[in-house]
Amino acid sequence: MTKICVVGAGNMGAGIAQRCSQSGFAVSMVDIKEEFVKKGFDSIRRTLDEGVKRGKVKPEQVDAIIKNIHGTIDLKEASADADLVIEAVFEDMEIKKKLFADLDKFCKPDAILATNTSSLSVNEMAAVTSRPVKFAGLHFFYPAAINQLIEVIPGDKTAPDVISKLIDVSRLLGKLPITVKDAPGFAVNRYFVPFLNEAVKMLDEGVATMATIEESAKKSLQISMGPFELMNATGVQIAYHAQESLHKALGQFYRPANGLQKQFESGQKWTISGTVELEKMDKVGERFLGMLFTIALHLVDEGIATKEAVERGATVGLRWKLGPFAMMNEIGIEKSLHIVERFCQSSGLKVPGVLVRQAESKKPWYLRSVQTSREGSLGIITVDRPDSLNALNSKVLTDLGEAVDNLAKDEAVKVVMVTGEGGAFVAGADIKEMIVKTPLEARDFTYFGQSVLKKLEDMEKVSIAAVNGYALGGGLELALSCDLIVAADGARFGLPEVTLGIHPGFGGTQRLSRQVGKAKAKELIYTGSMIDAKEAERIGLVNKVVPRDRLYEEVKKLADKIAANGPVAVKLAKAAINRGTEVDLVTGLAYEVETISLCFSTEDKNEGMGAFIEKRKPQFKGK
Ligand code: CO8
Repeated sequence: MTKICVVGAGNMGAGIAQRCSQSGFAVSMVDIKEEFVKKGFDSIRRTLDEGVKRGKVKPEQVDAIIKNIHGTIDLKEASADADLVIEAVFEDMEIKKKLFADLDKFCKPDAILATNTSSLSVNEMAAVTSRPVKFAGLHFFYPAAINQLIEVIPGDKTAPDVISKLIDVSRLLGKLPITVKDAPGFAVNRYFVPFLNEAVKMLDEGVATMATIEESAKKSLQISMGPFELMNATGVQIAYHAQESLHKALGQFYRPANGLQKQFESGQKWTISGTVELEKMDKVGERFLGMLFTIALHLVDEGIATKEAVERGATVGLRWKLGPFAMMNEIGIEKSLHIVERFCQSSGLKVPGVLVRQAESKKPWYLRSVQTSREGSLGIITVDRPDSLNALNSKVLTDLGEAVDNLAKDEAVKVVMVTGEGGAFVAGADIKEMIVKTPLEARDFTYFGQSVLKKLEDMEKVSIAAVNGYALGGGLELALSCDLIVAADGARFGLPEVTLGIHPGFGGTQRLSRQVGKAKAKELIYTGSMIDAKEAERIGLVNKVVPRDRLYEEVKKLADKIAANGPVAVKLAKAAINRGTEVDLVTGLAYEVETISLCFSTEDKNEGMGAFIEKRKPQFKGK
């Protein structure tokens, strides 16, 4: 995927075009009038100049980023050779449908069409095209060039490989994608917009002064801007329209507050007034929490998003300190249930079953830091702690062990890929967790880390580390526990433990020496130096280096090639290599005799050899 066409040069469209260009894609940005395109470019230049002032963008990059965006009012020309089109026009279903019908005609047959809608149905738009399998939602958050959150929304007919491509593109854009079902408001606006509305409802009902409501929201949700200030910053009009569209789709509870409608009609911003009534703060705060928890739980109950996705929506998309599930854990699950029950009683919403069950278990919410998924016969393990460059703490190691167990016993999985969310693979064991450990605790932690990586190494299925960025310390040791390592061209490798006054403990002194030889391992471990992907390939540490934008595609190709072979033969070959290289040659060769003999007891051997003789492709059954 090399060319992206962005339709709409408004705030969102311009931000998306900028981010795409900044990430190295060729971009066309199209709007209906020259003046709109010009405004888009002006806004991009302003944002980039800001970036230069804050040291985030180099001055010499500004012109190059802008030059890489082709502005036009010709939709056909802009979209004809695009691999991906992202629509970011006004939130009007009829306009969008007409646009997608045109794009469907203009674009290459294999181009993917995506909508940046924040509130309209992805399926309804997909239906006007001849390619619903190549249609999805790609919802950016304001400011689109900077905010790292992106909601990836499959329609009912979107092909899984299209979603995986969009997730990959999102990562190339430097985003943290969450996958969300096509449902009103998706995973963030479903509760964020009603949070604004709830503030106005309370004002309408005379529950408290505006200043009290504002302060209670900040205190109870631990956020820096209250709902009225937020509406003033992002637009009362947007809040009203978004609430109205939730109302149409979801019913009475979501009806815009009278005050919100009036304020929208007046075209004015809110004037925050009144004094803070301290005695009312708790009551107001509880109502905000009740609303937030209820809707967040409905999202999980209805299978729209996982709790981890809801958390990321809040902490990354809205930049809240905590997401709703972490807030519930802080308050306590039983108390949260009471808050939700009281809110549901007064609002008419249903008490979410998922919370009732959690309260019965008397346990806090468990939020995973490792995600597991499957694409065909490829199991995917993603270490998902990007704010700490996926550093391995006890929780990540526990989740990693569980992910390996689950994929090892999943019969549909033939090959497992291990990778990291965000810009790093894994930047080592968690130094912040390790610094306070006593020698005995460090010993337990080292054993634990080693046991998880050994489990991965011993898994009968083939594992491939897809190294997308830093693989340092425990991160390199994790990659070394996989059968194969494929690295993105920008990846960096090293065992920098000695720079911290310790030495590698998750197998680095052993596996690196075995992989690249003692001399090179000693050099890397004693100096703590980092090497780049090319050098890692040269010394035999990694199997292959590929451009970052082709990393997952290449790993999937490799996995498919392995998965097409006799599964028992591959499994026994892995055992023969791993066990055989740990013993003397004579014992290793004897082991090989036993494993090859075992292959002759399988149906797969008959099928493989039979297919060769009959000059056809074998169909292995793994038996
Ligand atoms: N542990 C904890 N936090 C980390 C780690 C880590 N290993 N690596 C990065 N982070 C955090 C940073 O602290 C930072 O957090 P915050 O924003 O809160 O300050 C965030 O991730 C982003 O990191 P940086 O701002 O440092 O990002 P840069 O792009 O500037 O730098 C580097 C990236 C070069 C990767 C840098 O982060 C770095 O040097 N990290 C540490 C690498 C390292 O030394 N790894 C080895 C750790 S030791 C180990 O793995 C031992 C294995 C087992 C031993 C068992 C003994 C008990």
